[in-house]
Amino acid sequence: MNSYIELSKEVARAVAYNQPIVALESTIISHGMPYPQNVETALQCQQIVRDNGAVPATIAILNGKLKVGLSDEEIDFLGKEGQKIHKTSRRDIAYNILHKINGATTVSATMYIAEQAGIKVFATGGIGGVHRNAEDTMDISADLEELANTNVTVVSAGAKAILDLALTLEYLETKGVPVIGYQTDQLPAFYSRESDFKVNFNVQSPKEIADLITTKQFLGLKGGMLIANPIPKKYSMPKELINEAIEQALVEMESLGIKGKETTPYLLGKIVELTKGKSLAANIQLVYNNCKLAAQIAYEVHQIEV
Ligand code: PSU
Ligand code: MN
Repeated sequence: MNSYIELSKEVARAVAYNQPIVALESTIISHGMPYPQNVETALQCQQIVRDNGAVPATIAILNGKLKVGLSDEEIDFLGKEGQKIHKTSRRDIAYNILHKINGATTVSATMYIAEQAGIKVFATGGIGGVHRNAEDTMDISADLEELANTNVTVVSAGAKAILDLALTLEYLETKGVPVIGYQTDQLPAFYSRESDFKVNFNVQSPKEIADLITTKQFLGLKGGMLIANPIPKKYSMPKELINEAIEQALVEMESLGIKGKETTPYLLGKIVELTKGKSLAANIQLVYNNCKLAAQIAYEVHQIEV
């Protein structure tokens, strides 16, 4: 294994006994949600993974190591420090390791580290994608390129609704990344279950997804898959409410001149404010729902492999 990797005891045991493992990211902790909900959510995510037959491996960069599996204290640290922790995507990994800069890993960096540790399934909230107005800004998340190249299946509630979903789907198509709806034909839009766009395939069970993962692997097809798992109905937000908040947040962002990697954290935070916390409650629930499905998929992949 990559010598920069440091496994927690729980993850080391899972590797030694060949148990199913689910990777979890840490940008969502430090940059995606406010304290203390970020820490509560991260701990609960780990519990949901355990309750569904897999071992959680929350990933971050700490003290010059690629950490796979974090202690509760480390999760609390990432949550409390929040935006002070470096938001780390693929490009930042080497620099942060060299200079021992603590990093909260995005989907792209987490996928890379998960693959290095031999982990095949990863749960997040929503992936980054092609931002609205990308034709001017060229703001396209590194998450998409990572999905093109790294062999990890990412369970998300679609792409975040703050993005341009049509262009995000086009980009994924160009890169050969399958977009799989879990029991849906529609691409979910993060806070709500539906969008105007279709997924590539509609699959019915964790077993079917596991079969797809192993078939893709046997075929030698490089890259990840995106599992689009709609937020449970009772937690989903009315489209008008969320769209209004997104539009307003985008206008305010523009007037403040916020750009680049600050974009996503700013928008998510502003939308929480504008919806008086409703979007945060939805975000937490969609993440839980993804952790559950990811654990079920990891369990089924493991059943095929043993
Ligand atoms: N899912 C969430 N909240 C988040 C993220 C995902 O529910 O904050 C994070 C992921 O780490 C993802 C990042 O990689 O947002 C996207 O950032 P950017 O748009 O700058 O690539
Ligand atoms: Mn970006």
